[in-house]
Amino acid sequence: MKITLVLLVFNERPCLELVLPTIPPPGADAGYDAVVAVDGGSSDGSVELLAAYGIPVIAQSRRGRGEAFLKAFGDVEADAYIFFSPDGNEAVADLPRFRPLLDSGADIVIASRMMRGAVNEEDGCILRWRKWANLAFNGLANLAFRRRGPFVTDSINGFRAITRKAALLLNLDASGYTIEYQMTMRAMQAGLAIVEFPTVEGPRVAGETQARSIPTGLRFLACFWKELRGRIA
Ligand SMILES: Nc1nc2c(ncn2[C@@H]2O[C@H](COP(=O)(O)OP(=O)(O)OP(=O)(O)O)[C@@H](O)[C@H]2O)c(=O)[nH]1
Ligand SMILES: [Mg+2]
Repeated sequence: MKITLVLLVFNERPCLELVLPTIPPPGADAGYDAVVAVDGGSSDGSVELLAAYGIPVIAQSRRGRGEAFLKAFGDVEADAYIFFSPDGNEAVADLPRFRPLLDSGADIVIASRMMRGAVNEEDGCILRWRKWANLAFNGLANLAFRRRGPFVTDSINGFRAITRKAALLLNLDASGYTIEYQMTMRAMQAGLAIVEFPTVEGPRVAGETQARSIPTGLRFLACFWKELRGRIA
């Protein structure tokens, strides 16, 4: 199975400077056979830095994190994709964990920040607004769409892998940050095999989030509602 690691980048130069040197080159130990980046139109030198590392960069025609996923499915030849945001949130040490699970038949593999053994960025805080919101979105998705398999604990996390076959089957079209949520809900409805492993979420290492919490949360609710109506119709 050819697995390609897809770096999702929009104006992340300061993070890339810290994270790129830690990403192992493709190979048997790395757990992937190729690395590419999909770029949302960075203007801060991210593309130049990726090129200096010899990483091919695919330019999106439309901005948006979901558009980056769709671009990868359209333009990157692979049997499966591992999506990785190089901003410090996702544990490079977990990259080799995807291949064995894909090899043993998983359609989607999610690095979960919510299951036993995992750590969420907010776990040290008293008020865990993002975590609580995530738990709510997660409960809704499982309640409404899960047909078989275990409860999915982190339906929205971006650190995940999907086979090309599953990606094409799901006919995804979310253009922004709801892409993973849509993917999980549709995969649940289709009865695909979703497998999770626990991960440790780190803090963003530089720069600023591009996903402000309240508008993004409202988009997740709208996404859930749209999928639910699509199911009932
Ligand atoms: N290719 C691509 N990547 C994007 C786009 N928008 C955001 N990203 C990337 O998606 C990743 C996640 O975005 P963040 O802004 O970190 O969102 P977050 O992880 O919820 O927020 P933090 O807690 O600040 O890390 C980052 O690597 C971004 O560079 C886009 O339009 N295209
Ligand atoms: Mg992030």
